[in-house]
Amino acid sequence: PQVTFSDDNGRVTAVLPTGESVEVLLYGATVISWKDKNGDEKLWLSKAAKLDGSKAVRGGIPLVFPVFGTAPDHEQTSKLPQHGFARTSRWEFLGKSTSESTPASSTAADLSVKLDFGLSSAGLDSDAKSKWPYAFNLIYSVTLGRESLTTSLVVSNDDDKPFDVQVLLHTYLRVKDISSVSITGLGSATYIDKVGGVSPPQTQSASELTISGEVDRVYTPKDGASPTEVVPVTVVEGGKTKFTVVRDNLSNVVVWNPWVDKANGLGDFEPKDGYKNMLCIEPGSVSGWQTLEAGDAFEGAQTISFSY
Ligand code: TA6
Repeated sequence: PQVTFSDDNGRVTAVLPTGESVEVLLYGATVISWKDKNGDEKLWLSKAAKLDGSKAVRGGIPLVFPVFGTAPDHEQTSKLPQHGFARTSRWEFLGKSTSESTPASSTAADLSVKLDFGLSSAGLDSDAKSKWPYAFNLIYSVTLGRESLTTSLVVSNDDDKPFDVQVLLHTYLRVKDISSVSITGLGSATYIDKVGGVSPPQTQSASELTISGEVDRVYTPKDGASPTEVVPVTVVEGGKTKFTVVRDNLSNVVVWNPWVDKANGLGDFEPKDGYKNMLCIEPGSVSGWQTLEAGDAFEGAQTISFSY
């Protein structure tokens, strides 16, 4: 079975023989489309999203690096724009690989395709380089499976001195109707509520979170000691689990829905009532900083899976 690729006009697209597809813009290495075998789109993309490289894409999976939001008090990243430069840089396509695992249990081979993208200090535009003058390398891998999408970022410090980073996968999931959605997996997690200014940490008591207004929270789920105890976050719609998001080495989950006022304030957010059809579940390492020593590397990933 063949995976078909196309690499033109700044986009890389891969389609599995069974019809699932993923499309990645070289601008920001932004995943802008992920479809299941029936062609149903899993991600939300604003109708006014700029795809011409003039600004960060409003939707899909923008990459946040080396800073989440803005950090005026953090000397190293204080000059950077909101969410850093990764999502507005031109990445290069490093190549693709397919793997076929035929699990003993089933006859259908589980085919998956991995697309690799790279961004390094050498390829960074001079403005970003002047604001964050460190030697680094990023490898971003997007792996499309039959019922899952994994995106993984490896940050390498190629400098002779340490630097601090934050990393976040700013995923816009598509939902039918936000009023029938609930989010599990965040019960008893602590969170910072950013709506109406930053407040001291709170603890989520309810086992499920529903969205009936602007939500902008940085959660720190109480994962267990070992990575295998990471609590999956699920998006349930109409009583059915629509998405399961598993984090790998990312200790935070940001939950964001702009609701009507903030959506109206975002020029590239269309349609204006599109907040009813999207929910950002953003795995990241953003409370505090990861300090990378010279030669060190940091890897963080998410696997989003769905069921038909
Ligand atoms: O997703 C959390 C958040 O930090 C929100 O506060 C909001 O600013 C959102 O990111 C979008 O940011 P952007 O720079 O893409 O408009």
